[in-house]
Amino acid sequence: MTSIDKYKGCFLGLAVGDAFGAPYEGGLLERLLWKAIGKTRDGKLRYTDDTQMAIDLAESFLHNSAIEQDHLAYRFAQSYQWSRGYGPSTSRLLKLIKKGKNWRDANKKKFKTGSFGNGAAMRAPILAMCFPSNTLALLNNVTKSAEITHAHPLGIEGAKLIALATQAAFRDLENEAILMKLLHQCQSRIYKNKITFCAEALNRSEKKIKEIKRNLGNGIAAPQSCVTAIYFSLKFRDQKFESMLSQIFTLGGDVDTIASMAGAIWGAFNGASTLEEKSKSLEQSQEITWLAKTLFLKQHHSLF
Ligand code: R7I
Ligand code: MG
Ligand code: MG
Repeated sequence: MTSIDKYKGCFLGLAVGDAFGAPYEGGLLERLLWKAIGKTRDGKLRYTDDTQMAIDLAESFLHNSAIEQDHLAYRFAQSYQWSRGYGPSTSRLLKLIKKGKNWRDANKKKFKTGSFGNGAAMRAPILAMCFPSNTLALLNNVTKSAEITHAHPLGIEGAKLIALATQAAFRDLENEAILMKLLHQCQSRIYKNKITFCAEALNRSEKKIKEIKRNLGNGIAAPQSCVTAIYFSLKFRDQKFESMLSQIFTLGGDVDTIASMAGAIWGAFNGASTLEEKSKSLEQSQEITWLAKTLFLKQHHSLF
């Protein structure tokens, strides 16, 4: 059963995965840059765009008691800072919104059918906290959140898979049941094949990290990272958070986002206790914990 501890675990898992994964993201240049800007003045680890957009989504939902696309788009744009490491088309879009452009006109400027980057998926665990019991409402609101920045069907589908995996983790479903649910949701062959590989990899002997990378991917496109994160969260759900992180670090590529999505699902299974210690070195960790707690109280005790 879901609990306040699971909500805190999910949000802290997302933020800790992101901040601890960020120094390993990308190539040499990105890593050197993060070395220079990856800490706050008081020595805390900075989080990246993944956590910032998750915070924006939670705050916008708490403000409106719904996903209001115009409000959310404006909130994303107001929070934009280049130094959080946003993806290229998201950066461009948020700058245009900041200048007063409507997101509906601006979000297909770079890619005609919208972006299929993993930016909508990385904030999708928050939607599982906003809509914990009604799966149809969850999926509809994942689409509403994704459409602003990632309108491509593959970007939306990846976000749905992450949201559903998080919802299933709150409910402590078995891996097999989770993967069946995800398979049922898949519309495209690319995700179907990856979920099928993920099920085989979890059932059979140890898979080498190279094989996981080759078959599931480690890139910033949603089809190259969402199922990868799901695989790690299910494989390590009964093991230490640190063991999962160290495997994701060796994967390379989009480490912050894969660790963030896997961390959120891991935290939804396991709660916050082991993450609280780690989160002491993270910026804004008390605010993040407060948001998780408030989302829980809103959804489970009708406080607002
Ligand atoms: O998805 P997004 O917001 O951010 C993704 C990553 C995460 O790892 C963050 O941590 C941050 O580091 O960035 O970024 P987008 O710019 O929307 O998409 C990411 C990339 O996906 C783009 O730069 C493209 O390379 C690719 N991409 C596409 N390529 C071709 N055609 C996304 N959509 C398309 C497309 O339609
Ligand atoms: Mg990032
Ligand atoms: Mg990333």
